[in-house]
Amino acid sequence: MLLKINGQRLSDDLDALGKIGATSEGGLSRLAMSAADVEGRSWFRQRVQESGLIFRSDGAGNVSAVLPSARQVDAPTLLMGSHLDTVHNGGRFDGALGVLAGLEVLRTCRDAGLVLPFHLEAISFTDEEGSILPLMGSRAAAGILTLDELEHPRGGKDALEEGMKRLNITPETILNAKRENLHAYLELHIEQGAILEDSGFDIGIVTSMVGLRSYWLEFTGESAHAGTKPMPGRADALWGAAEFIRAARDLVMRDFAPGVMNVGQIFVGPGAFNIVPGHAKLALEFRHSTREYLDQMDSKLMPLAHEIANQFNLALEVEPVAWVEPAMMDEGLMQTLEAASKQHGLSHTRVFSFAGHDAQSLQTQIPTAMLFVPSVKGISHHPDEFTTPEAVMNGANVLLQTILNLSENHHV
Ligand code: HGY
Ligand code: MN
Ligand code: MN
Repeated sequence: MLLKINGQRLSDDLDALGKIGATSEGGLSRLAMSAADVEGRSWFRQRVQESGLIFRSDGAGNVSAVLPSARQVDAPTLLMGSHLDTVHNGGRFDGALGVLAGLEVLRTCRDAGLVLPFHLEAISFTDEEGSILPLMGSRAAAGILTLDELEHPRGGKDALEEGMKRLNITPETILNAKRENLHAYLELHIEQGAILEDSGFDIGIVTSMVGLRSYWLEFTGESAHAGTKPMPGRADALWGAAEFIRAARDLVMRDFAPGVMNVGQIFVGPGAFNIVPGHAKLALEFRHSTREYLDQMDSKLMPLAHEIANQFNLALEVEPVAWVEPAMMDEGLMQTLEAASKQHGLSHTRVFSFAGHDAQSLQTQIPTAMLFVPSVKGISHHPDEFTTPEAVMNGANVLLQTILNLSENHHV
């Protein structure tokens, strides 16, 4: 008889956490290191302690539940997790599912009185979504976060300062948060796309995930009177920005499919009906499956931005603010996930991920793998993000089974 998680307990946790940071549009805003994020973290701490597990937090603000090995004090740690922070007005499964399913796996193993050769840990990494610094907590835990990244956070230094104060962490504690003695990392996540739903598979085994690069592009022209300044002589920063967005979209769709680009934020000033905009600042991000493709996209998009700036008689400042390498998942762990899915009678298929994840950080140091469960209509980063209770159970049971299979085959 296969051991299974307590589905009701897990769904109650998802419901309770899904109320923290609720927005008026029915979504969640628990932006990293915000007051709502801190509220979510304290809820998590309380749930961990109510569950009789050890609560742990580190110098990067990562928080976790720990079930120590009953067999070996200096056992390696089998890490599971994801992130409790969300995007603006996001959904209640992105990140939360991986953390809370990990917590449920620990409770289930503890309730079953299992004696495991690993410490089990369910972790939430700080700022996976990058509202301040992408993958900050997992990059710190992997020991790959740099001082330069901390000095140039894409969400701004003030936001980082404020966030560090809220979490009572410093650049020193963050840069010293590297974890040792980790055996492997497993992350359960919603697919955030429609491949599994369209193809009817229960479980997605992630083969690799996308790399991404983010830049601030600031076009600067000349503010002027929007009535008296003749149009031919304007140095309108928004004209340049708009032309760049259009041209970049066409370039990427024509030459780099299925790679993607996005401008998710734009700041325009001075900002009035009757002033020609003197500056426009764009948040540009692009993603692809290999470093070569990303290099090629870089080598086309940056000159394009400069060309357009010249064309509209604008200055252009380019500031790189995030650089995440594509990541290959561990073949052995993928096969263990596939075997676990089969044991539970669940169909599975291998998928590529165009979403980034904390697994990308851990993969640089230890064997790492991810499994997806279907997102209804592929909707994510949106209040309508939804995954069925059955799919939640499937994902958590495969995660549990994988932990058990790894424990059985682990001989010290
Ligand atoms: O942006 C992403 O791909 C992830 O949701 N942070
Ligand atoms: Mn996520
Ligand atoms: Mn996300």
